[in-house]
Amino acid sequence: MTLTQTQLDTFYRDGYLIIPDVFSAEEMDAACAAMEQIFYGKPFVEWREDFEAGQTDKKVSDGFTTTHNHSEGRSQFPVGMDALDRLIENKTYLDIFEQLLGDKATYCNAHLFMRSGPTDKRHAEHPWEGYHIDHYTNCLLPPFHDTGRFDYVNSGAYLHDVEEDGAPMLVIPGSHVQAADTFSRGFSADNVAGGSLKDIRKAPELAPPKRATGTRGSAAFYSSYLIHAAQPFQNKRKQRAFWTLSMCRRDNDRWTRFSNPFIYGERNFMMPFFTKTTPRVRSLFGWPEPGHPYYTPQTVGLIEQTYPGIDMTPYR
Ligand SMILES: O=C(O)CCC(=O)C(=O)O
Ligand SMILES: [Fe+2]
Repeated sequence: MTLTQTQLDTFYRDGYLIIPDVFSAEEMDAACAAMEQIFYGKPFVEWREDFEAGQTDKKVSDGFTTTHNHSEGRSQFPVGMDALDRLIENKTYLDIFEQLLGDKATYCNAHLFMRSGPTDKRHAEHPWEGYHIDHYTNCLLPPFHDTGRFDYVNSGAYLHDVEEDGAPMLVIPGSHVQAADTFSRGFSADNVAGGSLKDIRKAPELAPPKRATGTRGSAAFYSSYLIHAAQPFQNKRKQRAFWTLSMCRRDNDRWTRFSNPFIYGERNFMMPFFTKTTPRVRSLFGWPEPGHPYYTPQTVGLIEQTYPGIDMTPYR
């Protein structure tokens, strides 16, 4: 066992866990150098010098994770550089995943997630905006009231120290168990857009957010139902480089990991199709069959909001 029972209980309670020293300093330095090469074509400090000298012609993607190809390389796994791709082989890391999932793991997606302070725009305008769940990245079935069965686990390896001024993720402890309720209420109050809450102030049941700071070599793990947000850099001379991996339980990977390695480009076609097709065909794509315990009055209601016009009669 890699995690103690106390650590597991903390994950179940808070919906996230940051474990230091999962990766060595040497591994992280090599991974960070490789990642900088992909995003900047050179070390970050050199790119920043150019940028500060007014040479802004070379734009850096501000962590836009759905983009496969950047100017110098590719951000989706595998990127073709061992220092990054072989992080997935770390035994401790895989063991932790399987402990948190409670089953063998199945790969959902992995990518490089770079936020570059000087050009970063990957945060909402106001501090009450931008809170969301990542669940829909891999699974188009809305949150269930209970966790550990239909949610999956996202993680990020910290390639360098992430301090308070370096735009650590803002995570709401315990929100993974509240997500189904909070989003159900949010739909009624017109406070939901996609997987996001429009205004966190209208969800007073949620705890105040915490900053997911961590040291180089840490790995953060969080439930796909955890409500969280990006914040601006306090220090815009910093970057934030994560290697991220999402995995689900192998016993439910048919409905957690749909047929696409990364589904955004397909979504505009798949969702209207799922809305209109039959339960039998939906199950070909991994939807649980009618009568499955996933379908509760709450999830049926959330599906009706997520797929406007769907006939949920067979699932009631
Ligand atoms: O960059 C962050 O701190 C969070 C970003 C995020 O939540 C996302 O891209 O889904
Ligand atoms: Fe997110």
